[in-house]
Amino acid sequence: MGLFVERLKYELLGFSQRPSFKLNKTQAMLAEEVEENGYAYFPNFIDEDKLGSLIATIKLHFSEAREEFQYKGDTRHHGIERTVPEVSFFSSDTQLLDIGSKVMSRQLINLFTLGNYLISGNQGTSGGGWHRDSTHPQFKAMLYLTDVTELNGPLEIIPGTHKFSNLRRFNRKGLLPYNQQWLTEREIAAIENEHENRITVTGKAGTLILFESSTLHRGRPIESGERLALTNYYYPKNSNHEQILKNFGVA
Ligand SMILES: O=C(O)CCC(=O)C(=O)O
Repeated sequence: MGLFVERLKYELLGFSQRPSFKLNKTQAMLAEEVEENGYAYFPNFIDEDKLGSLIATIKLHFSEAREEFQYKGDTRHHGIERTVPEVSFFSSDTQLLDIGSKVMSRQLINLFTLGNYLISGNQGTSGGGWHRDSTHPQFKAMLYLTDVTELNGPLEIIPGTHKFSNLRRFNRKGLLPYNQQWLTEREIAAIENEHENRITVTGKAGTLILFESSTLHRGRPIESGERLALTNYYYPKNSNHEQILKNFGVA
């Protein structure tokens, strides 16, 4: 019950703080899609020359083991923009920030960017199994730097599972307690049965995905090839940034 009240407070605070952002037509459309479905995507976010150079730089960065990398089936560097300046065009993109702030009804900042490199053959998946990042809404922007098909670890997401109305329904039907973050395949199947099926987000290198990461999601296990991606982690401007950075090991 405690979490229900917390979430209710969060929703109400959003209404009372609703900032006004001037979004262009495309931004407004993407924000609306994220609000409605929990995710949206946009192809060709960067041009091919820039992409080629970025891939080469990030692969080189990941080619040597480093203390700040985490290995969880993929190689992850939270805060990659602090050592790879070429990433900062994405980390500091103001249009993405405005879309996120609109979706979350509060001013956000991008606290850090994750670079992650997933290679087949290690039973790897980006981010572990099915989960929601938080029981509270959170905004992320992910950029595929390599082509992502069904085979090389696409994001999978169940539309609408971020909505408070659906969470209340899942809770009432005993499908998802408010405080549960990680879910088994069987629990996901029950939610899909009651609600709707997962979407697999495939896309060419340069595809941008915006998502509200309290929506149920996972990186599908990679079967072949590789997947290189960047993800911005946005938080409300007034949250405890020091603690969050510490949790992610960002110095
Ligand atoms: O990278 C992905 O496809 C999903 C990532 C994810 O689930 C996470 O990091 O929480």
